[in-house]
Amino acid sequence: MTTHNNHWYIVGAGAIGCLWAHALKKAGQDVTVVLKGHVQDSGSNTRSAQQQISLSSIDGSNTVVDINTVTVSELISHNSVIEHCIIATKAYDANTALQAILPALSSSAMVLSLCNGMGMHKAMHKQLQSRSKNIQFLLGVTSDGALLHQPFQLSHTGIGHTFIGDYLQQKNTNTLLPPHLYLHHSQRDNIHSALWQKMLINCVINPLTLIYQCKNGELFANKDYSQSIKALCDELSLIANKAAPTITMTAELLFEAAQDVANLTAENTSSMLKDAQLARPLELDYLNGYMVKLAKEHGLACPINQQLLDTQL
Ligand code: KPL
Repeated sequence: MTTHNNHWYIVGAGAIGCLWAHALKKAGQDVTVVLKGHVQDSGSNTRSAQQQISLSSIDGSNTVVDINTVTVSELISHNSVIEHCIIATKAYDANTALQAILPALSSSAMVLSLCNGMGMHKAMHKQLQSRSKNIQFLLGVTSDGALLHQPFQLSHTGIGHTFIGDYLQQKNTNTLLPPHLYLHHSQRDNIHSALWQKMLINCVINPLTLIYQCKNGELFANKDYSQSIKALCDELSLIANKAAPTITMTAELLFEAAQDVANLTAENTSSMLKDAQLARPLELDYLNGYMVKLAKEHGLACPINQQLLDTQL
């Protein structure tokens, strides 16, 4: 059995997973990235492998760190014990990925979800509770920009901030993050309102950049798109205010917040447009699809979001 207090397991080797793996390693932690796949995929004698993560920073410098990788079945067959874990998969993979590593989680583990979107956290919490009532479940909401050029090779395209808070909103949670982590982060008592804010912004930018096939910056720069952005913001804010009254997000505030984020990430291709370009599944069900579900629960009409779901984006 192997267990270390400064050992972080990152599930998901996308841009955000690699960014955190790189930052944690730079901060002196042991890092293992958990990959999809089974022992039989690569032969029964497979062992965890060394891998380099190469990251270009905003200032143009490039740094390479060594991390370990392991497949889920190696993790289980090695009897590894996970104390600290980050789930950085796509929203639609989060529950399956968590289920797969569940047997390896220590009964007092800390699990931080950095997944985009909403609608999967309740099931994640239930999964963790079924393993042990003492597992701490944290949610992170990040505005860091990262672009994966090829596996384990990425650029940190925007310096953002990650808010971290307890799923059950317990105060003074211990994130156990090391002191010298270069990624900006802080604790937030009500992480759900930060999550809502980001999700609503993503509900505007992501599907519309896909429909208009444009970079984030062009969405608000092109006045032809203004009407549809405003109509979407109106509908989203009505649903949000009914489903989560404490959010108090007006359509105007949502428009401005989405515009700010789009301008700050002007050169970015949104993750949804990127997924479509790479023929990967979209996170639509965990963004606009989640809003449609809430609208139905509250008896609200949501023709625009419904249309986004029905259109084969
Ligand atoms: O989070 C994003 C995404 O693409 O998913 C934004 C904020 C829109 C930046 O691209």
